[in-house]
Amino acid sequence: MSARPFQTEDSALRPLADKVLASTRLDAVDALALYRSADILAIGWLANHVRERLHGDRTYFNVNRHINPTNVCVAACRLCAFGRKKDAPGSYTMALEVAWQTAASGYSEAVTEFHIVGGLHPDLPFQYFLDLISGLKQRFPGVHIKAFTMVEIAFLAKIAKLSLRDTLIQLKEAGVDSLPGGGAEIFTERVRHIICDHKIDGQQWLDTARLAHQLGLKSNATMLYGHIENDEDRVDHLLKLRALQDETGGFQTFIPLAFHPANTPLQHLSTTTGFLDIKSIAVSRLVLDNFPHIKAYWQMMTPKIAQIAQRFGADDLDGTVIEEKIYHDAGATTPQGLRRQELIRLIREAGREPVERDTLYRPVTRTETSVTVAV
Ligand code: V47
Repeated sequence: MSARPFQTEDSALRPLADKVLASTRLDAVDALALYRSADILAIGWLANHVRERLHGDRTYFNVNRHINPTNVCVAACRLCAFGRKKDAPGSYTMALEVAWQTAASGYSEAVTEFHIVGGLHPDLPFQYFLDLISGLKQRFPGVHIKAFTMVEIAFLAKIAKLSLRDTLIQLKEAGVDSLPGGGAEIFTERVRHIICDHKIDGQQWLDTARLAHQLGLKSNATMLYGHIENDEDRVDHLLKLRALQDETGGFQTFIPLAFHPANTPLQHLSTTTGFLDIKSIAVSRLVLDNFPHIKAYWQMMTPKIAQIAQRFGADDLDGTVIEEKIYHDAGATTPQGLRRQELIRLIREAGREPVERDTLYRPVTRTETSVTVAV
């Protein structure tokens, strides 16, 4: 824990700092004060205090592979550069064999997670997704499958003409082990109406997450920031997630996602600044007192910012990824993947202790072999 005393030039942060030091929950007024303050070092000091209270010097990462089976999507969200209409140039849908080969192409015995998300395809039957998952489980029985956002789950339920509950149960039986945090964006209707009009609304996202948690599936949660939302929208989003977490305890990690405007209908907007990226990590660590982990997703924030974030509240960087499409279609200039040794170097240089984890944050112990060195 830092031996340095708390200092701030912003008097609005003083009462709030007392609360953090006493482990007292912050309220909406506190959260707004954090977003409105420019004293990033003071906010970072507090977030780092909480982060070290929870995790000491540990920073988590994993060896994973992303698979995006299709980019065909009926939704046409303005925030997105990934989705395409069926038959539009650049649209693709993987045959099951191709999806399994894609999994195998970046696979080594070091991989512990497949992260699977895609578009809302109008014609793919529910059985395709069940076969995709059960085929992966058959071929890679030791790999955790983190698949389908709440938005995809709700869409699949519609396609399958099943209840959300039965949809989740069938996916779980096929081999889904947990759910990623995407599709949450910003919950307020005013913003959702503009950036992702065709998706389920914020309440439905939360209801689907609640149901998944009740069925024993852990999930993550995200917030897309840096577009048309304001501070109140961000606070509303965090508090809704915190309230649901009080109820279910099913969230593992919160991931603030910086909006990438290139190639989207919102490309006139500016990209986020490093200041907002760091502040988003720190504020979420302080407000989401019941979330075990805050992830600075390096693909999204760049390895440089994600590394600094490890001293501003984050305790996770995500993983090797191997092949990323969603942000790269939206102009991301980060590499497609990072090698395990490179993640370890980023973490060590930030003065943190790298802990390789599986999706459920159990430490993965391995001796360095040609396999682990190669990933
Ligand atoms: O829901 C889409 C976002 C999300 C853009 O759970 C964009 O471990 C920025 O949720 N600019 C999908 N963001 C990715 C996601 C995720 C990523 C890494 C780890 C985990 C996890 C989850 O990507 C979407 C949306 O919020 N997104 N388009 C864009 N142009």
